[in-house]
Amino acid sequence: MPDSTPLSTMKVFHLPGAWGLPTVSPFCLKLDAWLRMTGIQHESRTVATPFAGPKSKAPWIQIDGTKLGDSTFIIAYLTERFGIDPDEELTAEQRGMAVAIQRLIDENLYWTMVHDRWVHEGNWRTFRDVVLGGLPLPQRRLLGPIARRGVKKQLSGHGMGCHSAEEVAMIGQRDVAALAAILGPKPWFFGGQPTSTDAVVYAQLINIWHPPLESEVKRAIGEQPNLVGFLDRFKARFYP
Ligand SMILES: N[C@@H](CCC(=O)N[C@@H](CS)C(=O)NCC(=O)O)C(=O)O
Repeated sequence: MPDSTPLSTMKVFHLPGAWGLPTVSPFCLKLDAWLRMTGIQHESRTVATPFAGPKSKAPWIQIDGTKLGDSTFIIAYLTERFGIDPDEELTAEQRGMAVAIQRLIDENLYWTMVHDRWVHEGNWRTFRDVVLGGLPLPQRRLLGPIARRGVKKQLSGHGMGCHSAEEVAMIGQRDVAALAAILGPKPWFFGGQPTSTDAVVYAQLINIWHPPLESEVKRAIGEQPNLVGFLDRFKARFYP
């Protein structure tokens, strides 16, 4: 049953922002965008690292004395608890497509971005001060190389880290082309109204498109006017 208790007590923890983005984590931004879309009340807290989260990943929420991690689980929980669902009008086919798009973003395109931020030497020099920017300088110097080694291990475990930079670019370009084809001339991914899928796509694409980092995937987004228009539209509506 939906609960109408005011949610002044719900705290949302996300990684720091930079370059005008509220957070440089696509998963944190997905949740933030979804919360803006639904208008659910909360307090937003910035944390320097994800380690206090229940899964040692960001974002997480704290509600009724309990911590809940994972952007998708959090969104499912809040949808149920507050009975506010931007996807309620979707058909079964559209719901299937929403899952497929989310998997493309969260499980594949995300890792091309991680590769571009953490492996590319020039990008890393810019990004390390942002991603560890919440820590004092001595800690940042010490933790930078350790964190980078850890993320490279994650990339290898996923498989994206086994590819050359050219291959990663090809993988990301293909995802971007697929998203552009699915969006087509529509204003939002499922037509005339924004849904959770738009928050998922926005959070990931803007994190590739906006930061001043070198990336072939960023170039690929620039070659798709409908995606660039979508990013502008989402920003104007939810981050004016
Ligand atoms: N499936 C999770 C993924 C969250 C995630 O990977 N967050 C990243 C930040 S973008 C993180 O906390 N990484 C830290 C780590 O893996 O050590 C979600 O949807 O929330």
